[in-house]
Amino acid sequence: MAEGSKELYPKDLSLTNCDKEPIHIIGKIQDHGYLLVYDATSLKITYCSENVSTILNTPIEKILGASIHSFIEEVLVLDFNNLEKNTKLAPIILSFNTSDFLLIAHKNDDSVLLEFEKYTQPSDPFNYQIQLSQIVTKLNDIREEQHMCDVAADLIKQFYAYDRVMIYRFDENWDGIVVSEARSKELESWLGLRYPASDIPVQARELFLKQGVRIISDIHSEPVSILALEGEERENPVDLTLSELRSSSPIHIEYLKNMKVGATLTAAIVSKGKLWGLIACHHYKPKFINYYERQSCNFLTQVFSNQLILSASNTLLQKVNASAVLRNTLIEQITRNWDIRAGLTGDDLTLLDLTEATGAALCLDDVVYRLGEAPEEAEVFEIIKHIRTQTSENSYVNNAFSLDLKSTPEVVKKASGVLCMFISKLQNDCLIWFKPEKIATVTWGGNPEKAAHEEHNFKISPRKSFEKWSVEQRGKSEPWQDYEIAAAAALRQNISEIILKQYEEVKALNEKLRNAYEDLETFSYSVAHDLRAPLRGIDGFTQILKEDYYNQLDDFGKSSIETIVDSAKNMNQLIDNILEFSRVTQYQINREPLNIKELTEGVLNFLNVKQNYPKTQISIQSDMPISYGDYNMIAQLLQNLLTNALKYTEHSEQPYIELGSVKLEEKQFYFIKDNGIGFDQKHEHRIFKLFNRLVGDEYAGSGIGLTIVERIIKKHQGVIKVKSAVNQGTTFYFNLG
Ligand code: BLA
Repeated sequence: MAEGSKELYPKDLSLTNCDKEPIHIIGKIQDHGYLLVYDATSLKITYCSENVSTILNTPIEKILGASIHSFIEEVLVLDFNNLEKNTKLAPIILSFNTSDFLLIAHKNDDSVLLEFEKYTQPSDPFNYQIQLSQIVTKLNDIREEQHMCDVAADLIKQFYAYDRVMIYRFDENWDGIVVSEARSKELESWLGLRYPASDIPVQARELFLKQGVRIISDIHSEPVSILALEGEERENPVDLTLSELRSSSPIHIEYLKNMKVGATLTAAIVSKGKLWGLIACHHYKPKFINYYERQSCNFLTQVFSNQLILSASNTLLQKVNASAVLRNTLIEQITRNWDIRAGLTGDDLTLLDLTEATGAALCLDDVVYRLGEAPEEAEVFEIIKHIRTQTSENSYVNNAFSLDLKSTPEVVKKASGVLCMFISKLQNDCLIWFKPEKIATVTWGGNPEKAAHEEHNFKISPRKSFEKWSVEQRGKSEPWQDYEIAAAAALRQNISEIILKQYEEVKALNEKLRNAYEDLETFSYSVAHDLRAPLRGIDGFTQILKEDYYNQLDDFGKSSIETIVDSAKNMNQLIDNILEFSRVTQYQINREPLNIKELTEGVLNFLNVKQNYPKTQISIQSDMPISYGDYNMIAQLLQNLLTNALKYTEHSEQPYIELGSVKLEEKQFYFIKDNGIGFDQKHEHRIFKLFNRLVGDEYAGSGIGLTIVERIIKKHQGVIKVKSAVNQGTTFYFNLG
């Protein structure tokens, strides 16, 4: 025989691990009952409470290891074995030693737990029915939450007669507040008092979700140890999660003793799988209520929980509906001009109207638009930056924001509450709402800072004093309600969709534009092409006029003929250039190694430079690096650049053109430099634009040459730059990618 699961229950509880105290394997039960545990396969009794020998009239040595059949009828054992895991069988009345007991059986994993409580006559079934229907009728009629809590507290006080019944509600940090109370007249009120989360640690709260209702029948009674068959206890401490009899944590017992409480009843109020609060009952003397009463309390708590959920859902639904109408209007405002900023901040209805916030801001492309009582722009940025460090999610909700951030008094005042919805994961684009600080006096049931302390022997103790303790609460706002968070999230979703739609539209427009552009190029090619024939006609007949009828014309007639001939020549050149431009655009490049020096010399020959520009001095660097490019296109490029250089240096005193290579910012470039008329550097982008000419008519040209040059460079994925100054000459730099 060994002492129960004691060894696995830590002896050295401290403040750092008291929320890990494994209360479900505490290894003790309360002394108002008895426990037998047997293995479902071998039917061998593996655990029993130390006190069970008194009712079985058998020494412990003969109980542990014995077959369960030695004590319980075979048909019952069959029923127990057929139990589903974690369910309880309807209680059975059994007699041992001429006394009656209520047996409550349940199964976990491989073990069956049999718990015996002294049998007390249950209330008349008819009264029981009346009690249940009273619960349903009374609670069903109420819509308002506070009223519902008050009625539930009253009903429990009336049915189970505890001295004090409290409805205890958890807040978002698991601190609790007594929101309703029914008490004996002589007791002082604890209504509105708060208790810190550490009073009911996390594992105790989790256990309540599974357990529902629990009593501690006598705080001052000695718990009874659970003994284990040799070898069992180490691997498999008996799990008392669903036990009716489990003894309480010694820390909690001490807490209740400090409160002068004699017995408790506690029931879990669960809303959507989460612990909303507890019904906490105190009695100042020992008090036991039987299994049936506990079940009816469980029923009452469930009806109450359901009503609470229903009422909360109704309120939420109403508010969500109202905010959906507002949201629709905001979306309409945005889509009127496809302008998010104007739609959310510039109309009668704004972002601010969607929640109960007093300030709001919209951050788009790093510009902040503020509404109502929002912090200054720089502070809004600071807030967003801080939120980014706190979460990678796309939403952030906090009603004690300024406690988080070392805020300025202005931010504390205006933005103790922050609700932020990011529109984009990567940028600061977001919708953000602010609630002001709400200074409030909060009264705790005892100083929460002293909720627990470690004594000199490392024993941990709950606080001794429950004297009311009032503090001024600062840095917090009213909490954000579910409907506000839902409305903000829905607006964020709508806006993301609008942005996506805008993006899709821009993409479609771009596609259209590209197609239109291509059509235009084909069109200009065919127009230019078709203009050639009539132009040839004009040119041909003007030549005839000039040759055969020139002498018959007066001076005006003669000069008109010259103008027609010149214009036809210019127009022919223009058509050539347009055709060239179209060809470049549609042409696929074919790269090969190019010797730029040779290519340049070829072009200069072709342009007959020596004869046409005898004054111009041209120098070509001899060791220029080889480049890979399209032979015809680069020849065209050099021809255009050289033609320009020759043209614009024509009137210089000593026209000079230099061609060479140079490294700029680690990249190899070729350059063509001249000492011609130059231009103001501010026009550097304009000169590459189609038909954009900076010079007057004294210089011939169509304004297409440099556009073709730029196209050729683009086709090669290269770079072209220009440096120029008026009367200082021009240098073009380019490479071929
Ligand atoms: C359990 N603490 C509880 C329970 C309540 C409270 C209701 C569950 C009750 C039960 O099983 O009977 C707290 N009771 C309250 C409060 C009021 C009240 C706030 O009546 C207000 C009117 N407790 C401490 C500290 C620790 C602690 C410092 O004060 C640990 C460091 C632990 N409380 C603790 C544990 C349990 C508990 C471990 C679970 C007890 C158990 O089920 O074994």
